[in-house]
Amino acid sequence: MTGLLLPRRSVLIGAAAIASGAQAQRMVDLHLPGGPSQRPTSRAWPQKGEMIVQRARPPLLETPFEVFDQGVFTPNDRFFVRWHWGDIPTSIDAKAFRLAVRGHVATPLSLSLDELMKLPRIEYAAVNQCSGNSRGLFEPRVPGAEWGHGAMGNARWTGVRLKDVLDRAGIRPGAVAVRFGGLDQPLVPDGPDFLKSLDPDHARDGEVMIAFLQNGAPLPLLNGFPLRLVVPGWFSTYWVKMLSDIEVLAQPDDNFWMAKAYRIPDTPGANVQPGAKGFATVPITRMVPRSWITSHAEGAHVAAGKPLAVRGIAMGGDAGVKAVDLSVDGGRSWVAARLGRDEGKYSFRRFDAVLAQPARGDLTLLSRCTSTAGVTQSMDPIWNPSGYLRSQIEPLRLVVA
Ligand SMILES: Nc1nc2c(c(=O)[nH]1)N[C@H]1C(S)=C(S)[C@@H](COP(=O)(O)O)O[C@H]1N2
Ligand SMILES: [Mo]
Repeated sequence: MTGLLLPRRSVLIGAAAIASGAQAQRMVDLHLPGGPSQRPTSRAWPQKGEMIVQRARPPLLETPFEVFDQGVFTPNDRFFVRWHWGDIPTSIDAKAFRLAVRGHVATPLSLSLDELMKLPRIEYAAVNQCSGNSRGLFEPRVPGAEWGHGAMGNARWTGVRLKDVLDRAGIRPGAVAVRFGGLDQPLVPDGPDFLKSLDPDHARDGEVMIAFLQNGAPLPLLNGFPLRLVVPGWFSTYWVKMLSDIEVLAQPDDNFWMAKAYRIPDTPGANVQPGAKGFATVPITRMVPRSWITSHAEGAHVAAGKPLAVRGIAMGGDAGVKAVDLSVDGGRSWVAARLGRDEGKYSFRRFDAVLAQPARGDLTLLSRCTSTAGVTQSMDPIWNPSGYLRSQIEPLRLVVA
Protein backbone atom coordinates (compact mmCIF):
# COMPACT_ATOMS: atom_id res chain seq x y z
CA MET A 1 0.00 0.00 0.00
CA THR A 2 2.76 2.42 0.87
CA GLY A 3 4.29 1.76 -2.54
CA LEU A 4 1.21 3.30 -4.10
CA LEU A 5 1.45 6.39 -1.98
CA LEU A 6 5.11 7.13 -2.41
CA PRO A 7 6.88 6.54 -5.68
CA ARG A 8 9.61 3.90 -5.46
CA ARG A 9 11.54 5.69 -8.13
CA SER A 10 13.61 8.67 -7.29
CA VAL A 11 12.17 12.07 -7.92
CA LEU A 12 14.62 13.78 -10.14
CA ILE A 13 14.99 17.36 -11.17
CA GLY A 14 17.95 18.21 -13.33
CA ALA A 15 20.16 21.26 -13.11
CA ALA A 16 19.10 22.01 -16.67
CA ALA A 17 15.48 22.19 -15.60
CA ILE A 18 16.38 24.56 -12.80
CA ALA A 19 18.47 26.72 -15.12
CA SER A 20 15.66 26.94 -17.66
CA GLY A 21 13.30 28.00 -14.88
CA ALA A 22 13.93 31.60 -15.83
CA GLN A 23 12.42 31.25 -19.33
CA ALA A 24 9.58 33.75 -19.43
CA GLN A 25 6.05 32.80 -20.47
CA ARG A 26 4.43 36.17 -19.82
CA MET A 27 4.82 39.12 -17.48
CA VAL A 28 2.52 39.51 -14.47
CA ASP A 29 1.93 42.82 -12.70
CA LEU A 30 1.98 42.34 -8.92
CA HIS A 31 0.96 45.99 -8.32
CA LEU A 32 3.87 46.62 -5.96
CA PRO A 33 3.97 50.28 -5.01
CA GLY A 34 7.64 50.96 -4.27
CA GLY A 35 9.54 49.56 -7.25
CA PRO A 36 9.52 47.21 -10.21
CA SER A 37 6.19 45.43 -10.27
CA GLN A 38 6.38 43.12 -13.30
CA ARG A 39 7.57 39.54 -12.95
CA PRO A 40 8.06 36.81 -15.55
CA THR A 41 6.25 33.50 -15.30
CA SER A 42 7.63 30.10 -16.25
CA ARG A 43 6.35 26.56 -16.76
CA ALA A 44 9.82 25.05 -16.78
CA TRP A 45 10.10 24.15 -13.10
CA PRO A 46 9.80 20.43 -12.32
CA GLN A 47 6.32 19.30 -11.23
CA LYS A 48 5.06 22.89 -11.58
CA GLY A 49 2.67 24.62 -13.93
CA GLU A 50 2.87 28.33 -14.65
CA MET A 51 4.55 30.08 -11.71
CA ILE A 52 5.78 33.62 -11.15
CA VAL A 53 9.57 33.55 -10.92
CA GLN A 54 10.67 35.83 -8.10
CA ARG A 55 14.15 34.32 -8.01
CA ALA A 56 15.69 31.31 -9.76
CA ARG A 57 18.42 30.32 -7.32
CA PRO A 58 17.35 29.51 -4.73
CA PRO A 59 13.91 29.02 -6.28
CA LEU A 60 11.29 31.50 -5.13
CA LEU A 61 8.15 30.80 -7.15
CA GLU A 62 4.93 32.68 -6.51
CA THR A 63 1.42 31.41 -7.22
CA PRO A 64 -0.35 33.60 -9.81
CA PHE A 65 -3.23 35.13 -7.89
CA GLU A 66 -5.99 33.92 -10.22
CA VAL A 67 -5.27 30.37 -8.99
CA PHE A 68 -6.88 31.30 -5.65
CA ASP A 69 -10.15 32.00 -7.45
CA GLN A 70 -10.28 28.49 -8.88
CA GLY A 71 -10.81 26.56 -5.67
CA VAL A 72 -10.26 26.51 -1.94
CA PHE A 73 -7.27 24.16 -2.31
CA THR A 74 -4.15 25.21 -4.15
CA PRO A 75 -3.11 22.57 -6.70
CA ASN A 76 0.33 21.08 -6.03
CA ASP A 77 1.61 22.17 -9.42
CA ARG A 78 0.71 25.80 -8.65
CA PHE A 79 1.79 25.78 -4.98
CA PHE A 80 4.39 28.46 -4.17
CA VAL A 81 8.01 27.55 -3.53
CA ARG A 82 10.54 29.12 -1.23
CA TRP A 83 14.02 27.90 -0.28
CA HIS A 84 16.75 29.79 1.54
CA TRP A 85 19.75 28.00 0.08
CA GLY A 86 20.38 26.97 -3.51
CA ASP A 87 21.88 23.59 -2.66
CA ILE A 88 18.70 21.49 -2.84
CA PRO A 89 18.91 17.78 -3.72
CA THR A 90 17.67 17.32 -7.28
CA SER A 91 17.06 13.64 -6.65
CA ILE A 92 15.71 11.76 -3.62
CA ASP A 93 15.85 7.97 -3.34
CA ALA A 94 12.69 7.22 -1.37
CA LYS A 95 13.97 3.74 -0.48
CA ALA A 96 17.26 4.92 0.98
CA PHE A 97 15.75 7.96 2.73
CA ARG A 98 15.91 7.99 6.55
CA LEU A 99 14.48 10.39 9.12
CA ALA A 100 16.78 10.70 12.15
CA VAL A 101 15.42 11.44 15.62
CA ARG A 102 18.26 12.11 18.03
CA GLY A 103 19.67 14.32 20.77
CA HIS A 104 18.04 14.43 24.20
CA VAL A 105 16.00 11.24 23.67
CA ALA A 106 15.94 7.78 25.27
CA THR A 107 16.24 5.91 21.95
CA PRO A 108 17.65 7.59 18.83
CA LEU A 109 15.75 6.53 15.70
CA SER A 110 16.51 6.23 12.02
CA LEU A 111 13.15 5.71 10.32
CA SER A 112 12.56 4.59 6.76
CA LEU A 113 9.51 5.93 4.95
CA ASP A 114 7.86 2.50 5.23
CA GLU A 115 8.35 2.46 9.02
CA LEU A 116 7.07 6.00 9.36
CA MET A 117 3.99 5.25 7.29
CA LYS A 118 3.01 2.39 9.61
CA LEU A 119 2.18 4.95 12.31
CA PRO A 120 -1.45 6.13 12.61
CA ARG A 121 -2.33 8.69 9.97
CA ILE A 122 -3.88 12.11 10.36
CA GLU A 123 -5.17 14.49 7.72
CA TYR A 124 -6.35 18.08 7.73
CA ALA A 125 -6.41 21.18 5.56
CA ALA A 126 -4.05 24.00 6.43
CA VAL A 127 -2.75 27.20 4.88
CA ASN A 128 0.99 27.39 4.36
CA GLN A 129 1.90 31.09 4.28
CA CYS A 130 5.36 32.64 4.13
CA SER A 131 6.06 35.20 6.87
CA GLY A 132 6.90 37.64 4.09
CA ASN A 133 3.81 37.02 1.97
CA SER A 134 2.76 40.39 0.43
CA ARG A 135 6.08 42.00 1.47
CA GLY A 136 6.28 43.79 -1.88
CA LEU A 137 3.27 45.88 -0.83
CA PHE A 138 5.03 47.36 2.19
CA GLU A 139 5.39 51.12 2.04
CA PRO A 140 8.10 52.20 2.35
CA ARG A 141 9.59 49.16 0.64
CA VAL A 142 11.72 46.77 2.71
CA PRO A 143 14.47 44.41 1.53
CA GLY A 144 13.70 40.74 0.89
CA ALA A 145 11.72 38.78 -1.65
CA GLU A 146 9.18 41.28 -3.00
CA TRP A 147 6.24 38.89 -2.95
CA GLY A 148 2.75 39.82 -4.02
CA HIS A 149 -0.02 37.91 -2.25
CA GLY A 150 0.93 34.53 -3.76
CA ALA A 151 3.47 33.25 -1.22
CA MET A 152 0.74 31.14 0.33
CA GLY A 153 -1.30 28.07 -0.45
CA ASN A 154 -3.89 25.81 1.08
CA ALA A 155 -3.64 22.02 0.94
CA ARG A 156 -5.00 18.90 2.52
CA TRP A 157 -2.01 17.39 4.31
CA THR A 158 -1.71 13.70 5.22
CA GLY A 159 0.95 12.31 7.49
CA VAL A 160 1.72 11.13 10.99
CA ARG A 161 1.70 12.98 14.26
CA LEU A 162 5.07 14.42 15.19
CA LYS A 163 4.06 13.43 18.73
CA ASP A 164 3.95 9.73 17.83
CA VAL A 165 7.47 9.87 16.38
CA LEU A 166 8.84 11.81 19.35
CA ASP A 167 7.16 9.44 21.81
CA ARG A 168 8.76 6.47 20.08
CA ALA A 169 12.17 8.05 20.65
CA GLY A 170 11.17 9.19 24.15
CA ILE A 171 11.98 12.82 24.95
CA ARG A 172 14.11 12.91 28.11
CA PRO A 173 13.32 15.22 31.02
CA GLY A 174 15.02 18.59 30.62
CA ALA A 175 14.33 18.95 26.88
CA VAL A 176 13.60 22.57 25.96
CA ALA A 177 13.38 22.55 22.15
CA VAL A 178 12.83 20.21 19.22
CA ARG A 179 14.84 21.25 16.18
CA PHE A 180 14.12 20.34 12.56
CA GLY A 181 16.47 20.22 9.59
CA GLY A 182 16.10 19.22 5.96
CA LEU A 183 18.33 17.89 3.20
CA ASP A 184 19.08 21.32 1.70
CA GLN A 185 22.49 22.76 2.43
CA PRO A 186 24.04 26.23 2.58
CA LEU A 187 25.78 27.27 -0.63
CA VAL A 188 28.66 28.90 1.23
CA PRO A 189 30.86 27.00 3.70
CA ASP A 190 30.04 29.12 6.75
CA GLY A 191 26.38 29.73 5.82
CA PRO A 192 23.95 28.70 8.57
CA ASP A 193 22.02 25.52 7.78
CA PHE A 194 18.25 26.17 7.76
CA LEU A 195 17.03 24.88 11.15
CA LYS A 196 13.85 25.73 13.05
CA SER A 197 12.62 24.69 16.49
CA LEU A 198 9.40 24.28 18.40
CA ASP A 199 8.79 23.97 22.13
CA PRO A 200 8.44 20.31 23.15
CA ASP A 201 4.82 20.91 24.24
CA HIS A 202 3.94 22.39 20.86
CA ALA A 203 5.82 19.61 19.05
CA ARG A 204 3.77 17.05 21.03
CA ASP A 205 0.37 18.75 20.69
CA GLY A 206 -0.90 16.00 18.38
CA GLU A 207 -1.59 18.49 15.55
CA VAL A 208 1.92 19.18 14.29
CA MET A 209 2.38 16.71 11.46
CA ILE A 210 5.13 15.02 9.50
CA ALA A 211 3.37 15.11 6.13
CA PHE A 212 4.02 12.85 3.15
CA LEU A 213 0.96 13.70 1.04
CA GLN A 214 -0.17 17.10 -0.20
CA ASN A 215 -3.68 17.12 -1.67
CA GLY A 216 -3.54 13.32 -1.77
CA ALA A 217 -0.31 13.06 -3.77
CA PRO A 218 3.35 12.80 -2.78
CA LEU A 219 4.83 16.22 -2.04
CA PRO A 220 6.35 17.89 -5.10
CA LEU A 221 10.12 17.85 -4.72
CA LEU A 222 10.25 21.64 -4.51
CA ASN A 223 7.66 21.52 -1.69
CA GLY A 224 9.75 19.10 0.33
CA PHE A 225 9.52 15.52 -0.96
CA PRO A 226 9.43 13.10 0.76
CA LEU A 227 8.53 14.63 4.17
CA ARG A 228 7.77 18.05 5.54
CA LEU A 229 6.69 19.42 8.85
CA VAL A 230 3.22 20.98 8.96
CA VAL A 231 2.67 23.40 11.83
CA PRO A 232 -0.96 24.46 11.37
CA GLY A 233 -1.76 28.05 12.23
CA TRP A 234 1.90 29.05 12.23
CA PHE A 235 3.87 30.75 9.45
CA SER A 236 5.61 28.38 7.08
CA THR A 237 9.13 29.21 8.21
CA TYR A 238 8.55 26.35 10.70
CA TRP A 239 7.23 23.96 8.03
CA VAL A 240 10.66 22.40 7.37
CA LYS A 241 10.85 20.67 3.97
CA MET A 242 12.74 17.50 3.02
CA LEU A 243 12.69 16.88 6.75
CA SER A 244 15.55 14.47 7.55
CA ASP A 245 16.68 15.38 11.04
CA ILE A 246 14.86 15.95 14.33
CA GLU A 247 17.09 16.87 17.22
CA VAL A 248 15.79 17.22 20.77
CA LEU A 249 17.78 19.93 22.58
CA ALA A 250 18.41 20.32 26.29
CA GLN A 251 19.33 23.98 25.80
CA PRO A 252 17.56 26.80 23.92
CA ASP A 253 18.08 26.84 20.16
CA ASP A 254 20.23 29.87 19.42
CA ASN A 255 20.90 29.02 15.76
CA PHE A 256 20.74 31.90 13.27
CA TRP A 257 17.23 31.07 11.96
CA MET A 258 15.73 31.16 15.47
CA ALA A 259 17.84 33.79 17.25
CA LYS A 260 18.46 36.30 14.44
CA ALA A 261 16.09 35.72 11.51
CA TYR A 262 12.30 35.55 11.40
CA ARG A 263 11.76 37.96 14.26
CA ILE A 264 9.15 40.71 14.49
CA PRO A 265 8.87 43.79 16.70
CA ASP A 266 7.44 42.96 20.10
CA THR A 267 4.74 45.61 19.57
CA PRO A 268 0.97 45.39 18.92
CA GLY A 269 0.48 43.99 15.41
CA ALA A 270 4.28 43.78 14.94
CA ASN A 271 4.05 47.41 13.82
CA VAL A 272 6.77 50.06 14.16
CA GLN A 273 7.41 53.46 12.57
CA PRO A 274 9.43 53.14 9.34
CA GLY A 275 13.09 53.58 10.25
CA ALA A 276 12.57 52.73 13.94
CA LYS A 277 15.50 51.00 15.61
CA GLY A 278 16.31 49.42 18.96
CA PHE A 279 12.92 47.80 19.58
CA ALA A 280 12.67 44.38 21.23
CA THR A 281 11.87 41.47 18.93
CA VAL A 282 10.19 38.09 19.28
CA PRO A 283 10.07 35.14 16.85
CA ILE A 284 7.24 35.29 14.33
CA THR A 285 4.84 32.44 15.14
CA ARG A 286 1.06 32.46 14.67
CA MET A 287 -0.78 33.69 11.62
CA VAL A 288 -3.60 36.22 11.81
CA PRO A 289 -6.79 36.67 9.75
CA ARG A 290 -6.58 37.75 6.11
CA SER A 291 -8.98 37.91 3.17
CA TRP A 292 -8.85 38.68 -0.53
CA ILE A 293 -11.39 39.21 -3.26
CA THR A 294 -10.38 36.79 -6.02
CA SER A 295 -13.17 37.21 -8.58
CA HIS A 296 -11.73 40.43 -10.03
CA ALA A 297 -8.23 41.59 -10.81
CA GLU A 298 -6.94 44.97 -9.67
CA GLY A 299 -8.19 47.65 -12.09
CA ALA A 300 -10.76 45.38 -13.76
CA HIS A 301 -13.75 46.96 -15.50
CA VAL A 302 -17.21 45.83 -14.39
CA ALA A 303 -20.55 46.56 -15.99
CA ALA A 304 -22.63 49.46 -14.68
CA GLY A 305 -26.36 49.01 -14.17
CA LYS A 306 -26.37 45.60 -12.56
CA PRO A 307 -25.55 44.04 -9.21
CA LEU A 308 -21.92 43.03 -8.74
CA ALA A 309 -21.16 39.41 -7.82
CA VAL A 310 -17.87 39.00 -5.99
CA ARG A 311 -16.11 36.10 -4.36
CA GLY A 312 -12.88 35.50 -2.53
CA ILE A 313 -10.93 33.57 0.08
CA ALA A 314 -10.33 34.16 3.75
CA MET A 315 -8.23 32.57 6.46
CA GLY A 316 -8.52 32.88 10.21
CA GLY A 317 -4.79 32.49 10.86
CA ASP A 318 -4.47 30.30 13.93
CA ALA A 319 -8.28 29.91 14.16
CA GLY A 320 -11.26 29.42 11.87
CA VAL A 321 -13.09 32.01 9.77
CA LYS A 322 -16.11 33.31 11.66
CA ALA A 323 -17.25 36.03 9.26
CA VAL A 324 -16.26 37.98 6.18
CA ASP A 325 -17.72 41.43 5.58
CA LEU A 326 -17.53 43.60 2.48
CA SER A 327 -17.57 47.36 2.08
CA VAL A 328 -17.96 49.63 -0.96
CA ASP A 329 -17.72 52.89 1.00
CA GLY A 330 -14.23 52.79 2.45
CA GLY A 331 -15.27 50.88 5.54
CA ARG A 332 -18.11 53.13 6.76
CA SER A 333 -20.61 50.31 6.31
CA TRP A 334 -20.21 46.57 5.88
CA VAL A 335 -22.35 43.73 4.55
CA ALA A 336 -21.86 40.11 5.50
CA ALA A 337 -20.61 37.78 2.77
CA ARG A 338 -21.89 34.21 2.51
CA LEU A 339 -19.30 31.71 3.68
CA GLY A 340 -18.44 28.60 1.68
CA ARG A 341 -17.95 25.12 3.05
CA ASP A 342 -15.94 24.82 6.24
CA GLU A 343 -12.87 22.71 5.44
CA GLY A 344 -11.45 23.02 8.95
CA LYS A 345 -10.16 25.88 11.00
CA TYR A 346 -6.70 26.05 9.42
CA SER A 347 -8.02 26.05 5.84
CA PHE A 348 -8.90 28.84 3.45
CA ARG A 349 -12.62 29.46 3.36
CA ARG A 350 -14.43 30.80 0.32
CA PHE A 351 -16.91 33.66 0.50
CA ASP A 352 -19.23 35.33 -1.97
CA ALA A 353 -21.76 38.14 -2.13
CA VAL A 354 -23.89 40.04 -4.59
CA LEU A 355 -23.45 43.77 -4.04
CA ALA A 356 -26.09 46.37 -4.92
CA GLN A 357 -25.67 48.02 -8.31
CA PRO A 358 -22.53 50.18 -8.01
CA ALA A 359 -22.41 53.76 -9.33
CA ARG A 360 -20.36 54.53 -12.45
CA GLY A 361 -16.75 55.48 -11.85
CA ASP A 362 -14.04 54.20 -9.55
CA LEU A 363 -15.07 51.64 -6.98
CA THR A 364 -12.91 50.38 -4.11
CA LEU A 365 -13.95 47.07 -2.58
CA LEU A 366 -12.83 46.01 0.88
CA SER A 367 -13.06 42.57 2.48
CA ARG A 368 -12.60 42.01 6.18
CA CYS A 369 -12.20 38.66 7.94
CA THR A 370 -13.04 37.98 11.58
CA SER A 371 -11.58 34.79 13.03
CA THR A 372 -13.32 32.43 15.44
CA ALA A 373 -10.77 33.71 17.98
CA GLY A 374 -12.47 37.12 17.65
CA VAL A 375 -9.67 38.88 15.75
CA THR A 376 -10.79 41.22 12.93
CA GLN A 377 -8.60 42.57 10.14
CA SER A 378 -7.91 46.27 10.47
CA MET A 379 -7.58 49.09 7.93
CA ASP A 380 -4.31 50.23 9.54
CA PRO A 381 -1.21 49.28 7.58
CA ILE A 382 1.55 47.35 9.31
CA TRP A 383 5.20 48.19 8.84
CA ASN A 384 8.30 46.40 10.13
CA PRO A 385 11.79 46.20 8.64
CA SER A 386 11.52 42.55 7.56
CA GLY A 387 8.16 42.94 5.86
CA TYR A 388 6.46 40.23 7.92
CA LEU A 389 2.88 39.63 8.98
CA ARG A 390 1.07 41.87 6.51
CA SER A 391 -2.56 41.45 7.46
CA GLN A 392 -4.47 44.68 6.93
CA ILE A 393 -7.59 44.92 4.78
CA GLU A 394 -6.52 44.87 1.11
CA PRO A 395 -8.41 47.34 -1.10
CA LEU A 396 -9.37 46.21 -4.62
CA ARG A 397 -9.89 49.02 -7.13
CA LEU A 398 -12.39 48.47 -9.95
CA VAL A 399 -13.83 50.67 -12.65
CA VAL A 400 -17.61 50.64 -13.15
CA ALA A 401 -18.34 51.54 -16.77
N1 LIG B 1 14.32 22.60 4.40
C1 LIG B 1 13.75 23.80 4.27
N2 LIG B 1 12.48 23.97 4.66
C2 LIG B 1 11.88 25.17 4.54
C3 LIG B 1 12.58 26.30 4.04
C4 LIG B 1 13.93 26.09 3.62
O1 LIG B 1 14.61 27.01 3.14
N3 LIG B 1 14.47 24.83 3.75
N4 LIG B 1 11.94 27.52 3.96
C5 LIG B 1 10.75 27.72 4.80
C6 LIG B 1 9.99 28.89 4.41
S1 LIG B 1 10.54 30.39 4.97
C7 LIG B 1 8.83 28.80 3.69
S2 LIG B 1 7.95 30.18 3.26
C8 LIG B 1 8.29 27.48 3.30
C9 LIG B 1 7.85 27.43 1.87
O2 LIG B 1 7.17 26.24 1.62
P1 LIG B 1 6.85 25.80 0.14
O3 LIG B 1 8.10 25.99 -0.67
O4 LIG B 1 6.40 24.39 0.19
O5 LIG B 1 5.74 26.69 -0.34
O6 LIG B 1 9.22 26.43 3.50
C10 LIG B 1 9.84 26.50 4.76
N5 LIG B 1 10.59 25.28 4.95
MO1 LIG C 1 9.04 32.07 4.28
